Formats: sequence, C-alpha cells, structure tokens
Amino acid sequence: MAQQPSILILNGPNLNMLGTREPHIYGAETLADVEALCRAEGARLGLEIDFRQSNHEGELVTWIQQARGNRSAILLNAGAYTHTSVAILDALTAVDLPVIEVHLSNIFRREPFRHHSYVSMAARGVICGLGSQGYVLALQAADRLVRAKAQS
Ligand code: CA2
Repeated sequence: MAQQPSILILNGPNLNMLGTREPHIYGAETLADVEALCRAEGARLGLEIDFRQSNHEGELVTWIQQARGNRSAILLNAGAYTHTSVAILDALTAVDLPVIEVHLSNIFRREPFRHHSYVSMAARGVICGLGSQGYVLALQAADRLVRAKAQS
C-alpha cells in the first residue's frame, strides 16, 4: 500500500497553556485534547499526524524547513507570531507545501493588531473562530488538497 500522507500540525507560543485560562476565548480543551482530536480525524482519513508546539519562533521556522520533502501539508496555528513573524512567512513560502492557517478564536472579532496575519499570505486557506473543530476542518481540507495533488 502507498505511504500515508503526512501532515505537520504546528502550534505556536502559549498554546501549551490551553485549558488553563481564558476559556471564554479559547475554549476549555487542553492542547492534548486538540491533539487527540487531530489524531482521531487523521486515523479516520488515513493521514499520519505529526503534532508539535513551540514557544520559540526559530524552532517553528526549523520545523517548517524540515517539512520540505518529508510532509504532505502543514496546518499552522502560529499563535501571536501570526501577527508579527516575517521569518515564519518566509519559511512557509519556501517550503512549497499546502499550508492551512488555523486559529481557535475569531481573530477579526478581537483587537485590531490581530486582524493582520503574515501567515495568511502563504496559506491556501484560513479557518478561525471555530475552536478545536477548526483543526478537524483544516485536516479535512488538507486531505482533499493532498489527494488532489497526488492525482494530478
Ligand atoms: O485564536 C488563536 O488560535 C490564536 O492563534 C491564539 C493566540 C493569539 O495570540 C492569536 O491572536 C490567536 C494566543 C494563544 C494563547 O493561548 C492561551 C490559552 C490559554 C491561556 C493562555 C494563552
């Protein structure tokens, strides 16, 4: 059987704190709960899941670089780096993989500084405001993109 498509799911700074504070914004689930949801959906779709979190911009950049040739797509919740990081944008642009941007909260209902995303310039699609379900929807979108590319 052909190898399963492999999806890199990256989570940026402070997302390791999920479930401990601000449940009205980010929900009550922990990052481990989100990972379990992604693994269940990945198993259903036949996708390998590599789920990671880092508080360090450079580590996220390195992981994005390493995905080139090794992963089929990237799901990225870059946390606050979404709104600041040209380095992450450059890495995403260079990696030449489909990128789907995810946010738990609806960044457009929040402070103006969250309305701009550098990540969006490299993303095939953006899902925000749907909590952890956004990760599941993003995996479904990645699955379609990856399988469509495999057939072309
Ligand atoms: O809505 C999202 O997913 C965000 O990417 C989350 C980031 C925020 O800076 C973005 O604007 C939108 C922040 C993640 C911090 O998460 C925490 C959760 C609980 C307690 C503390 C932080």
